[in-house]
Amino acid sequence: MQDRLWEIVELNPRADEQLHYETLFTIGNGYLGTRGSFEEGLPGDSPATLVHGIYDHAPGMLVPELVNVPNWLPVSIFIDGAPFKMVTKTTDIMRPPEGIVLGYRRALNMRRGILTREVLFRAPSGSVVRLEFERFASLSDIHILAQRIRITAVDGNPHIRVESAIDGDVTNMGVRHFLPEVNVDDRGDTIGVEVKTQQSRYIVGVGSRLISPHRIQTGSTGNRPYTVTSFDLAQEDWVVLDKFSSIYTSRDALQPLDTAQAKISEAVAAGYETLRERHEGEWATYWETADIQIDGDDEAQRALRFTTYHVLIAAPRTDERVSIGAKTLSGMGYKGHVFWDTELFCVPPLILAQPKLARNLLMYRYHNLPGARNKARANGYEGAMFPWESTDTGEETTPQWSDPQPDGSRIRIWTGEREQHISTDITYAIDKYWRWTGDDEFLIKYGAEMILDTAVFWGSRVEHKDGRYELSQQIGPDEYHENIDNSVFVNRMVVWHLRTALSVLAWLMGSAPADAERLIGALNLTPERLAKWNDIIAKMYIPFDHEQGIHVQFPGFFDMEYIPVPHYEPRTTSVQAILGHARSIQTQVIKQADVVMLMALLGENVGAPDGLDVRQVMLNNWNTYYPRTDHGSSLSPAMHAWVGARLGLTEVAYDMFDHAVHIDLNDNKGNVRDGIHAAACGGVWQAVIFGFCGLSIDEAGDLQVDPHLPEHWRSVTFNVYYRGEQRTFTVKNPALVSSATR
Ligand code: IFM
Repeated sequence: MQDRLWEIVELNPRADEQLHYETLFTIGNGYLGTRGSFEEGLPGDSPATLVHGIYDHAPGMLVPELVNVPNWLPVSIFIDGAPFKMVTKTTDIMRPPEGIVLGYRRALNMRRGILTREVLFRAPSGSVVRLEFERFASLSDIHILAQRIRITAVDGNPHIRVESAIDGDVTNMGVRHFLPEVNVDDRGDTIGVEVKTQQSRYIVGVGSRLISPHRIQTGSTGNRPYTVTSFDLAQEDWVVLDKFSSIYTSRDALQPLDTAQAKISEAVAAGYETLRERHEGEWATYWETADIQIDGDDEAQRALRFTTYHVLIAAPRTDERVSIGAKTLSGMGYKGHVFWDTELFCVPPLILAQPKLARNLLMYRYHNLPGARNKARANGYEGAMFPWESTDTGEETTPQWSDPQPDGSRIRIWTGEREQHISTDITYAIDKYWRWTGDDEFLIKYGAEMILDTAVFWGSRVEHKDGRYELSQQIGPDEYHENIDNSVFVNRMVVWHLRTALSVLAWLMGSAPADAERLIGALNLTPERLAKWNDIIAKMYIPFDHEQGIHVQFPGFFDMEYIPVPHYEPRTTSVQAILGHARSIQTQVIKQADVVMLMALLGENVGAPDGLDVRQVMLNNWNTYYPRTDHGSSLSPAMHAWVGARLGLTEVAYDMFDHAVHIDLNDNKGNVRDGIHAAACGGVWQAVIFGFCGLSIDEAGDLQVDPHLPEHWRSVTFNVYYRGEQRTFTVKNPALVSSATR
């Protein structure tokens, strides 16, 4: 196994890149995520551990956010009395008199789910020590967090003092989410902190134990309990220290801190090596189906593993009441809120690679149906209308106003009210899950209700005008153009949604008649309502320009100023930022894949009016919209890669893929410090499998591939689950060769 292609490595630490690396080096296990901050801290760093589902609406904040829980990482090392510190704010490496970093390597091994750091450090006293740090968030037991530190005296006989702590004074960038009463726990060998969130009243317990071959002593300073151990090291001698931590919350235990402390005793009894072995074993199982092997492009291979790793560590393993936020659990961007990013970008790879995880995410929406029904009612509609931004309650949590702009003004945010396609996006994911897994039980018990009740919403939402159906005041994927009438994406997807709802109902009537009756009664699916759905399908207005042979993003779109986006290349910022918000919304500059997104989701089913060839229409659409697209959102390039590949535009598809797969690694958006772009990560997986490899289910229900691989890719090998069976494909370039080996 070539670990080179499984590692993200940092060799030259720079102070100004540390927030970026903190995000990239996040470890996690679907329960929590911990940013890759240094154990000893760093001025200006942003350590954070985010636990799925722990949201809080702090006083003065516009909306709730995912809470940064007490920090389990801190370990400070003193060599001959002086602290080991990595970098300062102003210099790349430490300089005398504070010490010198002589050598450094930090690596995230994605195959093993382990973050390591090796530092050769000369202390001010002249002693040279090698410090090897290792940490993981156990995948086999999501409440176990493990750290190992090996200290070797390379030169001199240093006196070493190690202080391991839990920091209970954490905030979300200054916003405090915990009540002032913090329970600081010291049990002689184990320390702990228990806190309660201010508004939501979640309790979070964090415990920790340091295992040292030397005497330990515990104590606390304020809300920071610590354990200290000290010893002398003879030259070439070394010591290994293990730190076991555990986190529970009132979402998963009655007594979170006590439960965490008990878990630590379990972890200590098992021992570090055993825990690591179990953890690595779970990762091996994950990768067995999730890994895509690209022959002929090492960099794409490594980057694709990176994006897949981040989807996997964000996906809840056991909890079906939480979901993946737009920035995963790796940063505080978008406040941990859940968007369509989850269903259209992250769920599809999981459906094929880890169907159980996909199911968990869909169940999150099921449990939140009451919130969706409240939203529909509050807006004067029937059925269920899912929130654009969702948290733990399932209520709409999109803020109505932006944070202050540089001039102090705030921008009105309309997405919470008008970006209504989220309900259809969720239906799309449910339908996809059902088709690929054959999980009829899920559909019967949960999925159908969501598909049908969101269809009820659309049935009550459409407007009947002049013999056709329309949808006014919408926001499509292109969020630069707000409150528009008849977005072709929305209108066409609503038709798809209602058709899907009717066929699901027909299937239920045949396969689970009692459940069909139950839903018909509960959701009031009267014959009149169903007839209306059919009428909408037949008469929905789908904006189309017959002369150009293109779908029109929305009527009036082409009346606005045309700005050729490619003329702004090369650029490091969005065209919107260059033109300014006020001007760009009056132009044809598109934020992200919109008509192109429609083509990604529906493929040739996007349709074309009679007499027109749908492939030609799709190409026309591409040629029209691609040069107008800003890719101002990280969601965009992967969708272009997918569609470009299907259209045989392999070169541009590869450029888009390359951009998308490096969005975080290269900080292409300049905001990785706020967290990983979850949708881009899930999007590139789809670009490879559905785009370049062309995997689909054919009319007979068999899997087929139709590859358009980038020129230099020799082959792609991947595994998918299809109806409970694991299938392996190798797609070769240029020959279309595939085989199911198991
Ligand atoms: O959901 C997206 C949206 O489509 C574009 N802006 C960012 C959101 C969260 O990723």
